Amino acid sequence: MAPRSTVTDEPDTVVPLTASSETIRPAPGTSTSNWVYEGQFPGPELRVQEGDVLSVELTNDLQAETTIHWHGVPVPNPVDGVPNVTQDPVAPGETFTYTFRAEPAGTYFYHSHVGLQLDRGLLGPLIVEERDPHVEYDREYVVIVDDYLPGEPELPSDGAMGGSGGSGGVGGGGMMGDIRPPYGGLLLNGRLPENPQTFGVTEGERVRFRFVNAGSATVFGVRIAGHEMTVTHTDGRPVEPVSVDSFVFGAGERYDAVVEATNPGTWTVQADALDGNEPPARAVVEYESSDGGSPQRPSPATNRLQYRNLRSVSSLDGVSGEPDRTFDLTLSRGRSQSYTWTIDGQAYPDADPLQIRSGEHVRIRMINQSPVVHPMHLHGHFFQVGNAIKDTVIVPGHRGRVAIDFHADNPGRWLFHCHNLYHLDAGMARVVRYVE
Ligand SMILES: [Cu+2]
Repeated sequence: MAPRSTVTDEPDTVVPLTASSETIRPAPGTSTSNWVYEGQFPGPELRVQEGDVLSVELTNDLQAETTIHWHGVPVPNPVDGVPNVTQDPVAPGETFTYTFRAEPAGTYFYHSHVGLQLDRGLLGPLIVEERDPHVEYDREYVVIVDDYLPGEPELPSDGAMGGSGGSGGVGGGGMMGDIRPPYGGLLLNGRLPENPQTFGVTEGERVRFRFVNAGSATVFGVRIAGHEMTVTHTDGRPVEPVSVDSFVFGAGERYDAVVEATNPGTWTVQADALDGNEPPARAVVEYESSDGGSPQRPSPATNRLQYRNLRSVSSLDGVSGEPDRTFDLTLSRGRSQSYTWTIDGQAYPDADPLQIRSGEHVRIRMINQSPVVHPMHLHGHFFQVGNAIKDTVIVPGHRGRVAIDFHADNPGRWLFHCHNLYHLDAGMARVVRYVE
């Protein structure tokens, strides 16, 4: 793909997105004040055709600065939405227009990139439809899984990390070595499990589900009772179809899966927190022919998707052979008593940029010296990991190693960071900077 430049064409689609504080009701009798787009949670679905020019007019009706980031879309740098890196944050009462060409096709989402605002609800799906899909389907549903924080997000206080990696106190959770925010449950399309959405299907249909992990601190495992899932895309990019009974994804990852509706009844779509103990997020798949009844729960996973099962349909240009530049980065907890997460011992923004040159094949090798997973996300570029093309990849805990390769084809200053929002806010980020 050619380098992106600022789009000056007339937009095909113009969408207003006003960020404001509203009361949301994820279940009857449960409400909280959240920060949302267009008064909706999750925010409105933006759906455009591949190659269309999308123009989004952000109006900030919050009492705080904000931005929008187009997670996964390799947009031109000035509209990437990272405060103090690609733009000045948008002040209360101000507006900012993001215009870019929506390509390549895929399942994306948009969210605030300021502080911990993502965990307040400033998120929504962005679907860029293929002109020529590599798989067939008759119907589709977007499935956003998320962790539900009633109240204001905040970093754990200094010293709360403990000295020896004990499990966190706040909110329980059992994520050894980290502190889980005090979540009030897990959401699927903005609903708590006692208030599930129903996905209607007709026997014989092929149903495409677009799963987005919009959580701030949750790794989800997803299953659908009574059905195999044929995974067709990861992070929006098409893969050779692979059939599984479950997959695991970290914050910021997406999977598309096609399900053949060949097993009439009422079935649960379930998303379990692997690092929390809240009741699973869920929805219900209900066949038209079904007489209702309580939905069946999924069986334990026996055929879980692994990264090595993913084979991209297309290849990424500019990353064959040996890299022109390699970074070896250690992901770890900060050494101090304060809640800090570091890349090579540095906590952003007090961190050196990773300097690259246009046209280079860049490799980033990561080793995770902490006990918790880090879903690492690169802005502005897709990368190759194994045989897949992705924009977010889980680096497992306990010395897990992952290498990503990308082609420096989109000049600018780009954030590379952990998509656990609390790790990001506590320093686990670097700027990847193009230099002459
Ligand atoms: Cu992390």
